[in-house]
Amino acid sequence: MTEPVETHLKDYKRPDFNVETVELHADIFETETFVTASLGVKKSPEAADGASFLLDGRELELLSIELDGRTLTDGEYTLEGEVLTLQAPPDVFCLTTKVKIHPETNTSLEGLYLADGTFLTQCEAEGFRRITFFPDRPDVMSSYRCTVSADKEKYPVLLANGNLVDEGELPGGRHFATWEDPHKKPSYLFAMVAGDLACREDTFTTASGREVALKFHVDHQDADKCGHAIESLKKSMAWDEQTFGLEYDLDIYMVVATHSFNAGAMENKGLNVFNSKYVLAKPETATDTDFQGIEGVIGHEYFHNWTGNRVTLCNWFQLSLKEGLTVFRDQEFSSDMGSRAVKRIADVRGLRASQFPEDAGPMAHPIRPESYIEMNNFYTATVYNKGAEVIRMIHTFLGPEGFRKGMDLYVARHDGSAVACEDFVAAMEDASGVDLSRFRLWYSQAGTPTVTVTRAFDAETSRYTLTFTQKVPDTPGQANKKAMQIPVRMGLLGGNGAPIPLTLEGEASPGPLERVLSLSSALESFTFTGVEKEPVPSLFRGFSAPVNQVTDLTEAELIFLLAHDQDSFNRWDAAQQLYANTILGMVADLEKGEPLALSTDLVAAVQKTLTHPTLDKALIAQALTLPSETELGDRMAEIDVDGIHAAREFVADTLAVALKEGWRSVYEACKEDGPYCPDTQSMAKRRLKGLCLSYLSRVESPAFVMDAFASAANMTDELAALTVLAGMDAPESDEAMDRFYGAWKGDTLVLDKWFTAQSLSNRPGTLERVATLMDHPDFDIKNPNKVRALIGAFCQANPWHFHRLDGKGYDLLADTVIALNTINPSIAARMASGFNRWKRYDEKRQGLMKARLERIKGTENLANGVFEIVSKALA
Ligand code: 0A1
Ligand code: ZN
Repeated sequence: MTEPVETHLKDYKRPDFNVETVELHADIFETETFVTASLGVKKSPEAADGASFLLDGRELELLSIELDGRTLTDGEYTLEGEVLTLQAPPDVFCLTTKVKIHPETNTSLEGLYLADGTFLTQCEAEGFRRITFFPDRPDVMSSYRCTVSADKEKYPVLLANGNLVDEGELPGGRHFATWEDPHKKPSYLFAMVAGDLACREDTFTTASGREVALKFHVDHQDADKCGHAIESLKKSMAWDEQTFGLEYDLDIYMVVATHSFNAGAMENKGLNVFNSKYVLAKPETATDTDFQGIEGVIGHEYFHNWTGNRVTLCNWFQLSLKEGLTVFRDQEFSSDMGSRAVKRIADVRGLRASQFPEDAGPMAHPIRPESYIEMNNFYTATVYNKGAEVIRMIHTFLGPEGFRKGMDLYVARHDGSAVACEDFVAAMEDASGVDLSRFRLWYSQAGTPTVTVTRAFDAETSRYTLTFTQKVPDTPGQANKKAMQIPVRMGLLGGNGAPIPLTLEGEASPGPLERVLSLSSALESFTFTGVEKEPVPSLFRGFSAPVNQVTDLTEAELIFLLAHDQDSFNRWDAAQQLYANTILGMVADLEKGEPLALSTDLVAAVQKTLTHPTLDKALIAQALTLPSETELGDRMAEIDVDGIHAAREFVADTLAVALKEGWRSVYEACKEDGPYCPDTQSMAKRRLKGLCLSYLSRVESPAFVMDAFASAANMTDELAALTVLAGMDAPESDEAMDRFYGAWKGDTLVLDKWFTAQSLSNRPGTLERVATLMDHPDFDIKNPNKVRALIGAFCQANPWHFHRLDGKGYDLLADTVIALNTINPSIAARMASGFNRWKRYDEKRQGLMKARLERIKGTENLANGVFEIVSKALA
């Protein structure tokens, strides 16, 4: 086998030839599809004399090739591996190729594929080369005209990007539609669809008074589940106008939903393709989390129209330019639509659960990676979520107005072109006058910095000093890193919890009650004057930087912050630190054979929070949710799977018993009558009710939970009860599973929840049940949602069962990766990263995981993406 090649940022060069126009004909038949592409090509003025024109092509059968109407003979072009080369073509020419492809057998879900009776495309990052020969790179931007033809009865709906300009009948019961996109775009934003789909329509009138047709194409049986997605789209369109002055630029916006999709959704120009999970919802079938997810992802894809499509990327190393920025935009949108603090907590939970471990593992990379073997492996939490944190820090340093000016300048300067992360930072700097030179290190240095804080109080001079030490850890290929520029949003709390004015030495008093300190060297101190009594510091408010904060705050101080901090996020974070310190302390006690006991102060603090008269119920629920076993493991040098499980269960059981009355009365108080409503307050109630139920299940009979399950009036309540029941070792558990399956067996998205509930269970025999479910008629390894729901959930979120000492959990994952290697390499690689943290475990488990990694690495015809993950893990 030839070693896969790595692509490096340092080798990037602008293209020698640009494709100005693309005229595409896709003729779809049951057992083959013909694609004819006519490319209007122009040589770049900077290209050297005799430069070659390179086109990418993967799994294409070349049927003919013509240059300016003349058929090329063998010697006039070469086709080696996946590259078609024209040596020294003219400065301006038209190249026409005809190829045959097989979407009907394409299980990779990239390029053109057939799923559940619909043909559709996925071109990001490098899928267009599976449709036709093309310089498949984002800095080649072209005008597209696309004609799709297919059988009229089986595929009445024919779509592509832009506006419909022609349609008609063809012989043999076929028909065609021609679409023209007035905006130039890179090939990764191309899309076409042929299927038998229902269409739900609405309109949006833009700020300047243009009417945009909104068209959602879904399976006929799902036509009643589009309302929330359509409303979310309208809200997104209005929000981008109000917040950033950005208006939609076509007269039509189409969304197509499919059950078979590798990711969440795709922002193809004017024709988004969505994983049905992020479109379809009604109260009986979707949870509050689903409703919120839909709003966020619909927003995300819509916001890409400006940050990604109008201003695009010059190469894939710049992916965070569009993704970090667009995630930041969708986070802000969701915050404005709902509760800002709750959204922030959810995002930080996600970052700590998936990005922090990535940054500490074998795949650690900067938000702008320097090399890749398989680009699909770099659609990561680092590029997306840490990328969004980097944008958020710029927002913090510049303030909302400075940031808005920066956005305006960025769009004005770069509209219609393919640019780099550096262009974004430069626009922010130029518009605001804020120097971001040291800040740029966030783009090039990987690893989560650790910031250690010490404090000193001098009662005599009324001075209070905070000292920050930062360390950016070594990561693969990067050692001895420089200190970063880190914003610390902070406040100081006085004895009664009131904020103390923050007057830095040399400043006029009184200073503000909250401020942002900027760290930029390895060691830095800040002294506040006029501090009469030793305060409690509240640091990194709202998680102002993606760092690990290390403080010596005592249990009493954390309880004080939980009760009094003006910053809701930090109240929650104080609770998380309390729980983590407590549980990890118990893990050490267990090791020493000491008995476990929960501090009465902590129990009292939990009680106070639970019954707080004014605190937002969603915040209460978040503050009373213990960190997951995975998160706790991350805080240990060597992860003690069993110790963490035992200690966490002990804390949960103790809180359940000690506060039984409290859980019960809050549970009752959160019950609602009336129809389901996905508004912020009702969601908060349901969240808290679900949490109470999970604590109550530890002290009440299974029948009590079964009752809750049976009386649920919406999917949020139903799934909360089902998930709790799934973990109970009682006959009610199986009964609930059977009833749920019986009720929902026709709804594939709801069945995903059924699979996940079982795979997350703490019951004995969970692994065996997961293995059995893989043979269930409703499980389909070709469907990524199913793989994620059953196997992904088990391996990522059920560490106690996955890391079983007999290695059977590891076998299940390795077998799945090997099976997926040929079916869907991109999902195979994603699943393979489930072993990435193997070096963090005890010797026995390390040995077991290493053996599975080696087994995968030795698999014949290993896909490049899987090779990249496992070879980096083993390095
Ligand atoms: N750009 C999309 C994400 C996406 C990436 C790759 C895909 O297929 C391999 C699909 C979607 C987004 O950020 O929403
Ligand atoms: Zn995106």
